[in-house]
Amino acid sequence: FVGISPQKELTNISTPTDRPFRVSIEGNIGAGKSSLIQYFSNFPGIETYPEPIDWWRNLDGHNLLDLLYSDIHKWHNTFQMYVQLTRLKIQTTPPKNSSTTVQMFERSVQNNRYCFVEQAFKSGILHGADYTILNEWYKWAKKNCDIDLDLIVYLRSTPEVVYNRMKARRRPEEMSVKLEYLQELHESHEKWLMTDDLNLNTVPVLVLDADTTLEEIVEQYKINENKILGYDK
Ligand code: DGT
Repeated sequence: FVGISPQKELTNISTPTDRPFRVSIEGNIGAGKSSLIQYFSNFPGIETYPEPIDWWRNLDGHNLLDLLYSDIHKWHNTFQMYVQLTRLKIQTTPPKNSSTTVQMFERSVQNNRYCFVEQAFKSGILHGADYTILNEWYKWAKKNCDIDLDLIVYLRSTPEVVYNRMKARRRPEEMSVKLEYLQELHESHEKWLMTDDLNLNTVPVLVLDADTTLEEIVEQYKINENKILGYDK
């Protein structure tokens, strides 16, 4: 399936008047989120916010990403707490220029809550107490900060395809990540974005096929450019 998630009609997109259009790029590890962000980064009026992976790799000398994968049961909650803070900081950043019309984020606070936290709890990695605390933080943030999104672009992929990409790029911290982990993450993205299950997501979703080559997906960016940037509603 490629196109618009049937549950979340793009016609439901509303135009914010007091802030830029906010779009979040979502998908599994290795789906190609950074490439999409990079592609749009030079467009006028668009501010892009790549994932702050360097912050996670060096927090006062601690490589949290490495700790996470070295013992996921021990470190998941620590990692998740910090990721949540960094995403919140980024998603509440005011635009740098008054001429900015679009803010584009690589993943979101919502992704944190409905993919990684949900999956970790479901698979027994995260204790019920930690899950509840993370959820309380999320609910507080949603109520007290403006973290609303106007569109989600879902780079939908097959776990085996992104697993091979992840292995090929050889990011040292990810060498121990198993296919099973990506399969679970895929399922949590599907549940969050492609079903009406519990109404987890209310933001319109544009689905792109991320199993394709870089050249082919660039064609999909071009075809969907106006939708991605909120110009075509
Ligand atoms: P791309 O451009 O689609 O290839 O994206 P990646 O793989 O560079 O970026 P991404 O967002 O999948 O994450 C980079 C690493 O950080 C990856 O090992 C997964 C991990 N990560 C990101 N966000 C979270 C999170 O909220 N929780 C956990 N446990 N891991 C996360």
